[in-house]
Amino acid sequence: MTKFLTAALLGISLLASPVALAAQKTVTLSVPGMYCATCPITVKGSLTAVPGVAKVVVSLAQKTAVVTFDDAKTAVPALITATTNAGYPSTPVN
Ligand SMILES: [Cu+2]
Repeated sequence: MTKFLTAALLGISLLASPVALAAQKTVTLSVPGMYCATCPITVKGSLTAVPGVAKVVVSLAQKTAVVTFDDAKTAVPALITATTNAGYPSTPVN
């Protein structure tokens, strides 16, 4: 019983720590269509709305969106579709 509880608690702590999730991936998307200060807000919103996306960091200067996502819930093509539907076609950099 004690062993089970320890294992359960360990599992919970792993779930609470995004870095420890094996299914979590990060992709950098090139978003060349961003040209003004509000573009990144639109791009970030479109990506954040995709189920499975955990974190979005958009750079207007670099015209990139760095997306951290759960690859059991979503994938790069869905992220590209999301930005494209928002008016900003993107392509993966890595
Ligand atoms: Cu803009």
